Amino acid sequence: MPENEKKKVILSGIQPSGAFTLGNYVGAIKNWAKLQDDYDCLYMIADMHAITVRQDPAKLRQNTMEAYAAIVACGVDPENSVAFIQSHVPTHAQLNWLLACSTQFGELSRMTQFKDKSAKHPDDINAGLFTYPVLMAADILAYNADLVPVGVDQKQHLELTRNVAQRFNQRYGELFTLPDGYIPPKGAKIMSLADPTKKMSKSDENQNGCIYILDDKDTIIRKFKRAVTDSETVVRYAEGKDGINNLMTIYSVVTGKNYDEIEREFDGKGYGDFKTAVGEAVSDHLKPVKDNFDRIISDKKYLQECYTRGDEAAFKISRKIVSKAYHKAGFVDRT
Ligand code: ATP
Ligand code: LTN
Repeated sequence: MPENEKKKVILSGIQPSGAFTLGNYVGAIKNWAKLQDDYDCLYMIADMHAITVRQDPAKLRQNTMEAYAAIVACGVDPENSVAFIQSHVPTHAQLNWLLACSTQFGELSRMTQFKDKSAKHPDDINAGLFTYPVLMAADILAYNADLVPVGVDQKQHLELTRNVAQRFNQRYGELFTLPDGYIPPKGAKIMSLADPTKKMSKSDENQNGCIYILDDKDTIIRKFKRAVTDSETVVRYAEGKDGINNLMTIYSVVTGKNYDEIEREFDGKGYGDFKTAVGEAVSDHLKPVKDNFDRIISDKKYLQECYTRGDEAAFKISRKIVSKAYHKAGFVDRT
């Protein structure tokens, strides 16, 4: 890219709602690190989103620090990207309100994540859970992000963000960039090992279905050995073979091999050998992440310095855009 050309802006976030899974890593964070040199990147820990389901406050604080350490361990470089904590940057909540007034009840009612999560937590269908996508739109639009690297489950929220941005622009005049998703071609939806028709999710109660990026080698191999597959014995990518397809996708992402190569490698071998190979490859791939995490999490001072720098940088950028939005909406400028 020519030196004087402005880089495109990337923003993404992850909720500190528990330990990160292989799905979070493959679908999102792995790509965050990869994009840092070619784009102006902002990455945040979405703690405000996390409280849309009930959290224990002390645990949330701990999870937030661990989540921050984990994204750094996965390769997000706080010197190169703006890595921050959502609740530390007040512009997100400020823009949230403005956008909420440009979002329709009907469109929020159609969000599948809202339907899923309200079915899962019927005793706490709070307004925050309902308006969750508006805050996500604010996260993105406050920086006029061009691209948003996420897993496929976030596609609907991105579509809503574009609609809200467009509506605001039409009502008040051009301000917001309409963002595009950056969804990886492979691994955008890693499935649970225990039920390969269901997304691997960090808030899943079934721990066996989830590989956590900080799991030790034995645990990873044990979980892969137990992975639900099918009654065939041939390792091949095909419709109806959800379990094997999922394992092949995971193996492909961590080794760089394509499906044909994998089929050839395991020609004449059974599922047992394949599962062990996937487990080994995943644990080898995650070993440096785990080592980095153990080092970073014990250095609180370093972590605080990093997020403070990120918080300040994020505020500086978003303050300008959010002030313009307030002005356009008719609020009197602060003196
Ligand atoms: P929760 O269970 O609390 O809803 P989650 O595991 O679904 O959490 P999020 O914090 O909602 O994770 O998502 C963080 C990022 O990881 C998003 O970009 C999301 O699309 C991606 N992601 C989550 N699960 C997967 C998955 N199974 N495969 C690929 N990407 C995923
Ligand atoms: N909703 C996202 C997390 C998230 C996010 C964002 C992702 C919150 N704000 C802004 C991209 C951009 C999720 O993964 N569940």
